[in-house]
Amino acid sequence: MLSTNSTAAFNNVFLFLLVISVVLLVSITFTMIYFVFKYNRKKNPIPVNIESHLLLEITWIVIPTALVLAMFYYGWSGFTAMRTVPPDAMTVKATGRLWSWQFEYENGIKSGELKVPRGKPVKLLITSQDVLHSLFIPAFRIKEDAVPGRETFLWFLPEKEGEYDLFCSEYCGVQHSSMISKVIVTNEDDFQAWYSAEGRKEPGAKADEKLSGYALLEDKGCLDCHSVDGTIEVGPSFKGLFNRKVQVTSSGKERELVADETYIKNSILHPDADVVKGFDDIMPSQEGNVTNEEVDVIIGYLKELK
Ligand SMILES: [Cu+2]
Repeated sequence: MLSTNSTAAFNNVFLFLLVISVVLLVSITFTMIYFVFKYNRKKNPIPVNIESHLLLEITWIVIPTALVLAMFYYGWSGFTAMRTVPPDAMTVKATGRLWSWQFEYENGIKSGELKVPRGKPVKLLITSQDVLHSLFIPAFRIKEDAVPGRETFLWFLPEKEGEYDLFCSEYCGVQHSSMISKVIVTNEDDFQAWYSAEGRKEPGAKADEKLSGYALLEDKGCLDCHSVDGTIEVGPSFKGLFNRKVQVTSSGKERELVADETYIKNSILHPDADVVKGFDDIMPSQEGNVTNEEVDVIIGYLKELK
């Protein structure tokens, strides 16, 4: 029985399934090849009736049934272990979005990387802000879909310090392959130092409602697609955007606009209304993701970004 969500236990299940599969594949293939020669028509011009063989029939019912039930047992106990979160687990919200992961801790701090202390179970509450994503941490043998409008979960026990890859494993658009992050497992002291230092910063920033414009762009995931240094990524760069003339397509018609406050606000909330020439209409609406005040702070920042 898999009492814990441990990598070693999952490895044993995979190995068990692999060994059974290989043994079956090899023995069935060789039996088939052997029969092709043994019952070749040239060697057996007159067909004979083969009588049933009770012992053989019982064998090929009992052994596969036992194997399948054993697979079910290991699969079920592994699944149960994965679904049973220890009560002392630390909860972290994981949000997938086009195209990054955001992790939010119980004290409100947000991070693009999943930092956790060694030896403490971690429960991830997973959701998506836009399309289907899937959170995959190969080193811990866990994967769970991120579904918009729904909260899924998984948990793991980080047993060794180190950095582990974290992927999106559900194809979610052109920048899917860049939806890579890391799980960083440190000792308890290092984690607490980071956790409390970041925690002190954030509530202060929230109290006076002043995350800087740049921090907001980072926090909301804008910088996954838009640069602030003029580099062209999936979306146009923010550099020098304010009050510049832009060529856009609006309801199928090309036109020229000035990137003023109204245009920028509209482009954040209704990105499909005026699509900048040379770029695809792929940005999801940020309605509900940013408040009016936050839009103003972002616009204030863009004005300065010459
Ligand atoms: Cu994704």
